[in-house]
Amino acid sequence: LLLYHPGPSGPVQQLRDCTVPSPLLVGPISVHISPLPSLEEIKEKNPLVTLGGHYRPPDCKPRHHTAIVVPYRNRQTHLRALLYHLHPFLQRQQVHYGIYIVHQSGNSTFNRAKLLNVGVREALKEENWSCIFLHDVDLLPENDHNTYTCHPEYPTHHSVAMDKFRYRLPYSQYFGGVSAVTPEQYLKMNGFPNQYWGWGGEDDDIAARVRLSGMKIMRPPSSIGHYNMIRHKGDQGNEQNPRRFDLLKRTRLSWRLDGLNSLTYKLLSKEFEPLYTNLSVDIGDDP
Ligand code: BGN
Repeated sequence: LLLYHPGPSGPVQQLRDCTVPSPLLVGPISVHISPLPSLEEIKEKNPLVTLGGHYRPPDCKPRHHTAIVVPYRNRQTHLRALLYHLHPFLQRQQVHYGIYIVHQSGNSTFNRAKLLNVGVREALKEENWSCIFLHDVDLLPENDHNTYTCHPEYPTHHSVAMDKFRYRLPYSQYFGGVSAVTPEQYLKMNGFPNQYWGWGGEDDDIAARVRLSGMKIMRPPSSIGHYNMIRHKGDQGNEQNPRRFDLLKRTRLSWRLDGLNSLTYKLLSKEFEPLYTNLSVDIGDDP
């Protein structure tokens, strides 16, 4: 049913709400793509994606408005595989979405959680997103029934069955990989820690914040939350963080002081690429 109302700027299209579940879902999908298409080719395959990597379903009113935030440095082929995969995946789910790549400039040690804080803040400056996905660049969802939407009350952990962990949770409190929060949930937990430089522990800190702020972790069924991790060697500049054990012991005391309310950074550039918005940021260095 399409109704047309003449508005001040011409006819305004009134769309009916998208149906749940989306009729476009296909279920399990293969993620093994070779050769990997170029950005140009990916763009051609996604003609309805607009500048900055945004999309709205053309023929129904979306129920969800999801920003995908991806912490990033030096992973060009991973990024291409993610974009190739995620754009059609999200379009089949009929969500309104935008993809934000948060690039840590300079050579300081990588800080995933702080980049996520930056991405959330910048994405919310741009649009009134109802859901924010915290997404590693090297994880490809393998089933489109794993919808990229938020639970109204509690944060959701989505990458519950990764091939790397033989399609099981590595431990019950695991919150890494791909997870999602609403802006309200994010505020309630004071965002994410800014002090985890290097690999490890920041996701456990985020999981602890969920609990400490009176919430709990929701998860899709393990048969649906399947992810393929693109293989790679350890990253330079993201060595294991030896301080993560000490930091984690203090989360109970530190979460209200360190997080969204103590976040500082310098936005160096914001570029609207055809398939994503590229935020380049200076987040400082490991003190
Ligand atoms: C855990 C890491 C997580 C990581 C998972 C899966 C730590 C803190 C130790 C107290 N946590 O061990 O950050 O996502 O492994 O690889 O290192």
